[in-house]
Amino acid sequence: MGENIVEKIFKAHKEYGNLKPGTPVGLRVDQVYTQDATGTMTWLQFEAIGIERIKVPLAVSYVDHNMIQSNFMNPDDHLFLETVAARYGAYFSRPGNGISHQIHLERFAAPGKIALGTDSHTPTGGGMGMIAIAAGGLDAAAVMAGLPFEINMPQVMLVKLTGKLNRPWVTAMDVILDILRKLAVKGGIGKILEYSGPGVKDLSVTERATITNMGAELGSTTSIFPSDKRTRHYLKAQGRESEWMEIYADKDAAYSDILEIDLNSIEPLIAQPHSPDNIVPIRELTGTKIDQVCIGSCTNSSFQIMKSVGSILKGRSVAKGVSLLINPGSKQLYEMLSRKGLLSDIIGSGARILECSCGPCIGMGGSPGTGQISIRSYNRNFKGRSGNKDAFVYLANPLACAVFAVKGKIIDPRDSHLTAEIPREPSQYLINDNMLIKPQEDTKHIHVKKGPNIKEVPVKEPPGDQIEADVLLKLGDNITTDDIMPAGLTILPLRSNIPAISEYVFYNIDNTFSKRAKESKIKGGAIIIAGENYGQGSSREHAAIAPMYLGIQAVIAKSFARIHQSNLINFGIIPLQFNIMGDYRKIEQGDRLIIKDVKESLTGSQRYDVFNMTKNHSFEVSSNLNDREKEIILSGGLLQNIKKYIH
Ligand code: MIC
Ligand code: SF4
Repeated sequence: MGENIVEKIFKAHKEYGNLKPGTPVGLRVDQVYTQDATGTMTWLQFEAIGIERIKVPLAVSYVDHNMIQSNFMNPDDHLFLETVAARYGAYFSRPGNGISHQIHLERFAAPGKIALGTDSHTPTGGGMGMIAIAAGGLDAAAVMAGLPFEINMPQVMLVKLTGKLNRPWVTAMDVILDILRKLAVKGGIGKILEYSGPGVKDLSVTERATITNMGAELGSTTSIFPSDKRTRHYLKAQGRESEWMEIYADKDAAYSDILEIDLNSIEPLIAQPHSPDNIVPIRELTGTKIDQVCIGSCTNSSFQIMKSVGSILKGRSVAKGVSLLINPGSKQLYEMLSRKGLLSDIIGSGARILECSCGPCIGMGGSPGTGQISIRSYNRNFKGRSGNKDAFVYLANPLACAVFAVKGKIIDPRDSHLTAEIPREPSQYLINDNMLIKPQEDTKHIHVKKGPNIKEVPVKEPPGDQIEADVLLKLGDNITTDDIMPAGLTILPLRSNIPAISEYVFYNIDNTFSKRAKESKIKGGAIIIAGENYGQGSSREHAAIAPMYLGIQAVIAKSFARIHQSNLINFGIIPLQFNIMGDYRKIEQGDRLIIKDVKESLTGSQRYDVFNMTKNHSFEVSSNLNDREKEIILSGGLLQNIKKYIH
């Protein structure tokens, strides 16, 4: 039997285990990268592990999220990340260089490699034919300290592309929106999406990267494209042709399932509030008035895209009542636009150009007003993520966004009578790595600088034999890590300070949560009840560390999102699943539960008896932890457990 691309790359990196879906496999990782909002914790944990230098061939510390410097916290974090990277042998990408995923694609991603990133959109690198997986910060720290990355082998789903996109108005963004419409935000769980078919060659590397970037919204482990002539072309244009290798699946490779997409049949689509899978064709919303448009981010920031956007805006004005914000994904792109004179078309239209950073995507500036409609070429539109839970955020392709900005309303771009250039892929990008600081050899003398907001990582006590705790919150399906640990301008700067950030856990859902959790902690802690796909979205481990700090002992859900489940385990919170879904309905917020024989069940059958003292009702839940994960929970978390392996 032949092999698919995933099997080929996993096989070449396998340290232990086998490639049977659902069983643990340990992988050797070639590249690790962090960003500032998750990176401070990652690097603090790396320091706590206590080794002298990173043990992976390449690590990069990026700064892209926390860019607004309204007090000392963000700049202090930047300096910490710069000095810690220098001390332990990582590259440092200086603020201003751009968004991690975009830069990584331009300067480091390479076919056949495995990269691990502490941000859920790390799969962007899949557009390059590499396995790029997102993980929590502590997992990344462990890998940088020399451990393999362990994952339960995902199933590999084939996405077969045929035909060609109807450019200019249908873009790669519409391809992934179409897939999201078909599979929904849970559709990729436990899977890697492997793209193939004659339609692949229609897409450039940056278009492929848009698709793999937003594959994160499917809950998939990652997505990957073959590495072909177009990959070679892109690498050559980035001055890195020597890093190219061809990668295809064998003709007789096997897949768990197949999804066929005819690129010709895709029309311009839009995701409505408040979920990236709430999709309709743009034409169905024709005439809707809008207030804000945002273009850029790590999803849609290629030179070709921005050039097309410029061609739409050229000689026109942003409509009255609309604010157009543009956050270019990288300095390379920004500098190229400027040197080629293309920025003037954008500036001339009245667009507000932001620095190369995440910006409005994560509510770090650029929030829409109350009741306002914001349309973005970004990847997430969860309620409140823009910094305003009373705003309505839609997601659409960047060229459609530019059309809306000019027209002041939603309109099918094909009916707009505007024209957009379909630019050719550059054969040479502007290469200027002056904002990337290279690692040095002798670094022991380097002092790591920590501002007063940077606090130690808290750790948990190992579990006792019994958990007796209050149900502090009962939630529905698809709760995001943005719901658990909100971001935005006020909260993001607290990412290096768990006691302070823990005040905001579930803040947008119930702003008394943190206070109530502290009260319950004295009485043995608390439990959270949730529906399907708990913890989807961002990889932020703060959504596990802060609840752990507040005394959460377990989460009982119908199912979990992969990264969040690992993060819970890493911080000693037991992820438990209902055995009978109907039991979910029988629990109410405020009930007091007893989970008996925790350790015995954990190491044995992984089935646990739960007694609801308030309702006088018993039910059963289970965990699905592998041996390593059981050990982690028994130690109180990965940080306590890891030292055993490293020293
Ligand atoms: C996001 O898009 O949600 C973020 C902000 O980039 C996060 C990371 C974070 O919360 O720091 C992600 O995608 O993992
Ligand atoms: Fe930044 Fe948004 Fe991309 Fe997350 S999704 S890395 S916040 S641009």
